[in-house]
Amino acid sequence: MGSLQNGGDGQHEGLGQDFTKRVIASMSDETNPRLRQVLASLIQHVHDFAREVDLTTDEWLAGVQMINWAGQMSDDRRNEGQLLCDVIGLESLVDDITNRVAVKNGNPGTATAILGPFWRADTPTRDNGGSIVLECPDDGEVAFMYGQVTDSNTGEPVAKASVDVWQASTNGLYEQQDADQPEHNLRGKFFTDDEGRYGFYCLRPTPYPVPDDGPAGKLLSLLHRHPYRPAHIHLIVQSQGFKPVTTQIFDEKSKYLDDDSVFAVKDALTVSFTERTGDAKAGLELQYNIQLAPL
Ligand code: MBD
Ligand code: FE
Repeated sequence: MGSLQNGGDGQHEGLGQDFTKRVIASMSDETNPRLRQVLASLIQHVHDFAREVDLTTDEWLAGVQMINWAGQMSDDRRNEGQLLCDVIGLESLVDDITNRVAVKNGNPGTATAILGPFWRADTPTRDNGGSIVLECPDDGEVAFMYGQVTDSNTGEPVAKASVDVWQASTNGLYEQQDADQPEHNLRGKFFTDDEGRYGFYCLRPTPYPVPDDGPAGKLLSLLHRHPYRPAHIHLIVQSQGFKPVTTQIFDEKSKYLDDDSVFAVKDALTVSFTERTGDAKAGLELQYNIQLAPL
């Protein structure tokens, strides 16, 4: 009992379900119950996966090296572990699982989408009506994005809700990836007024590739997949007493809506930019209203 040895008869029956049960049972009763539940299931599925594909030592080591490479590449500007999860759809799946209870209960508010690796905790607050375009690229099209934040149950406006936004520049880079952009370019946090209204100048977003010079890019190329994402703007909208909404909106005219490399597009999150007249600062506008579900 407890030995990994096979019998001396030359037969190899393999490490089957008894072995997996023994590994799972090695956890102490004092382990946090949720951690135990998650780890027991993870071990079960990882063992079954290895048996199902007859995983070899070389193949397992290649996977381990991929994970190590992801860790070595990551810092506060780059999250390759998250990106690896994104390109196999895991962040989108977890986002869906996290929010599906609210969706089932009715009046879920604005649909969610994944956070992705480029949000920053220290985004500066800007004046309502201001701009996140600190430096406009030559090929950038400025748009005024505005709307109202309301309670998904009552329709009442939500005053002082925070609207945290970030987007990539037309060269496909977020400011923390790009030494040529000013700090906090194309990101900012706004607060709604007494009528729940917010507004700011931004760029019409453009499609771009996720970073593809690391393990996530390597995996994409091994799978003969492209790294592109459709044009999008990220948002986190929150206010006390409401469920925070992390989401992305997608330009309905963008390429790659049907084959986002990180599987985040939802029909409910596609938007249309329209012509804006009488504003010297922007030739385009986008009205986008947001519904928050009360807690
Ligand atoms: C991105 O810009 C992004 O939004 C996500 C989800 C993943 C990689 C790059
Ligand atoms: Fe993004």
